[in-house]
Amino acid sequence: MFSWFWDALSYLGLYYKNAKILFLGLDNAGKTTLMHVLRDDRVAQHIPTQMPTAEEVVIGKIRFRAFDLGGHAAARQIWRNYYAKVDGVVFLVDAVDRERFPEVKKELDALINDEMLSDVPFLILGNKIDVARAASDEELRSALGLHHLTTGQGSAPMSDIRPIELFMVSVVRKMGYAEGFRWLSNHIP
Ligand SMILES: Nc1nc2c(ncn2[C@@H]2O[C@H](COP(=O)(O)OP(=O)(O)O)[C@@H](O)[C@H]2O)c(=O)[nH]1
Ligand SMILES: [Mg+2]
Repeated sequence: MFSWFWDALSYLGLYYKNAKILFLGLDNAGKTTLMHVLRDDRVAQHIPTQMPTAEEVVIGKIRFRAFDLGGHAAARQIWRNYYAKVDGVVFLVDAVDRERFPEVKKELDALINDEMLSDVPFLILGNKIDVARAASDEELRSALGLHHLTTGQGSAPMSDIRPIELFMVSVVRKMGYAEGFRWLSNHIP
């Protein structure tokens, strides 16, 4: 029987790579929803988390672990204790919640400048584009200061630069993130 789960495994060339992937972003960005979609192809309703969480989904050899950023300074660094080495960061943004774009930018800038992640590819997902008032790709790039940072949606390996790119997605509608994960998979050695 066709299952999106198996589709996910195959397009995630990551499957065979023993990869450790961090899902980061402010609370309410859609991390838990994405993890559940990856896990069982079901979009469940989740109560937004009140405190920093460490949720984990393991698919094949890939470990996905999600953390909420923002809020208390102490919470900001909790993810650091989980992996000695991270293979990829998936940073989710609620593209509808413009009021929090400055907070998103602050967290994203801190991650991008974090020594521990200096070689790690960053897949930024602008989520919730199923909502009509969601920011466009262009608006989100401006709000987050991505114009000078992103490296393109191509899959050719990059030697000297850390791959960073934005993909606009709707996790609940299952739009856009397959391309994003394919991109990420291509940039994980
Ligand atoms: N409209 C819309 N809502 C979404 C989408 N993805 C997640 N949500 C909703 O956003 C809220 C927060 O999602 P959640 O996964 O708990 O975010 P987390 O705090 O980052 O783990 C929930 O009410 C989700 O149903 C999406 O693609 N579109
Ligand atoms: Mg969550």
